[in-house]
Amino acid sequence: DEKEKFASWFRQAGESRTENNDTFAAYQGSNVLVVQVEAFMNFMIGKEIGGQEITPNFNKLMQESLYYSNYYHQTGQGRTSDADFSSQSSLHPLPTGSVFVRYPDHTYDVLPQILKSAGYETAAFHAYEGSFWNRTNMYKAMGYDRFYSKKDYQMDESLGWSLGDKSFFRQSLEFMVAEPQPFYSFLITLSSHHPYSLPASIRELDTGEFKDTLFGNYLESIHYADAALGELVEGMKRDGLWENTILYVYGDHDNSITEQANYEKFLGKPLSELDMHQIMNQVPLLIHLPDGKAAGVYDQPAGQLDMAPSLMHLLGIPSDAYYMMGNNLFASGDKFVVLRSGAFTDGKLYYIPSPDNLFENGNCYDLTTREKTDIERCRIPHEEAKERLQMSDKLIMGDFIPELKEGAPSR
Ligand code: GP9
Repeated sequence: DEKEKFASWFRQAGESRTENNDTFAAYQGSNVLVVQVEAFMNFMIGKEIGGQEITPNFNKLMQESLYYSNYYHQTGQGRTSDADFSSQSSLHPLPTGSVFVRYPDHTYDVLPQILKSAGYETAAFHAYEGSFWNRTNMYKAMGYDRFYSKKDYQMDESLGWSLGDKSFFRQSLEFMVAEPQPFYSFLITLSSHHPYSLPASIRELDTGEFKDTLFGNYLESIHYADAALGELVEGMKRDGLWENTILYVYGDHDNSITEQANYEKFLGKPLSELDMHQIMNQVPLLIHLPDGKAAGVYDQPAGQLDMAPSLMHLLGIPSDAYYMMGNNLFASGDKFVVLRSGAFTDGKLYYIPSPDNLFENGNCYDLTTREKTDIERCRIPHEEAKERLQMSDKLIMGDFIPELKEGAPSR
């Protein structure tokens, strides 16, 4: 019964992602370069401190890109590895631990594998120990042709945990241009990792009252990561990749700085529970299409689970036969985004669970008034959110995808 229920849920999800509109296959055969930026949050996009933009390069790129202003990270305890897993597999991470560490040998429908089968050269790039988060094993299982880890890079810019992002991007581009095209490249940055301790010589912002605080240092690290991103774009243009590559950039998770007073001081206003929850869970998403079309700010709710089916849509690869749970950003219809905590939004309502996880003790917000509303309005979507999380957990832990595929009619 359960197998049939799963199969029918995924059938419906697949149908709702499928739309043969003018973006479907519009970028067929393009290279895809995804950058997952460490601790890159949404609240400081477009903002300044001491008269300086924190992310000038991202802000500039936004003008010729699609920017999703209500994009959520959907991570749990597996942090960076969860962001990676959810984005590539379009499934939720687990309630405890990391899928990369716990179930690397189970079967998932993941973007690198799918693109490899479509003729893409696939590679992951991260200048840290390959064993961290069990990446070496997991990336093999995910179908990457190559994983460039710390041992493949010249340590010519030492910053924080490892190689600085500027050098990381420069060297990764060198690897990429040597690859056959089309390629799928997945890059994970590291310089903006906690505790954000950039040497003074690299700090460029005047963070005023935040100087030498964790929050001020975080802004400095993001400013550096943004400068590195600017150099990556320049490098792509120089190397002739800009006009045949989809660039997809997003943040992996929050910065672990939870004191509300920092955000109130930075934004210059008091923040509600809803504001604070959104700040801690929203990361930016930017998509630059090879022809620069469709640029603008998109405020539909979206999340990391949406990456694989959305990129597949642009490349003309239908995602309906795959066991994916995310939305297609390029299909019409309502969007529902579920966070690992059980929080969710459909763009109209926003639910924040309570620490005891009792539905009635959570808060249901109306996003139009941004005030609390009758908890009952959140009950049906809460049931749906709970079901999705449970279904995803069972699929991952029980390694159900091969079994479901066996019985499925070809779609
Ligand atoms: C290290 C990096 C850190 O390789 O991905 O991961 P995090 O601590 O942010 O999960």
